[in-house]
Amino acid sequence: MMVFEPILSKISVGDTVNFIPSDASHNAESFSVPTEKSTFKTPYGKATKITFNEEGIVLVKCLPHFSLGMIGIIVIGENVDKKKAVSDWQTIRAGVAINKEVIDQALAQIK
Ligand SMILES: [Cu+2]
Repeated sequence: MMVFEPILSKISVGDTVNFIPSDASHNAESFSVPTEKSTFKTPYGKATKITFNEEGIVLVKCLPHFSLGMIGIIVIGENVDKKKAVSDWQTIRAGVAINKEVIDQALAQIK
């Protein structure tokens, strides 16, 4: 499946996420971050742990599959401002062919 599971993760500042690709065709890389400090990119096909030390929202894509809606959302901490994430999502959304609504709905859930 060309999805991140779960699509939306809520974690605390300082938590670590292990990105585990189901096969060698997938990676994970940020395309929206609170600041550049939270930018990351994992190698293809290799489980990789990333620690998130900034409050906010990180949007993640699989580079070869983001157009198939392979996008994940990580909410870090309790007091997040989603304006930047929503704006960055709107920018990339035009290049996404399917499953756009799933991401729209997940972002809408974030208070
Ligand atoms: Cu992928």
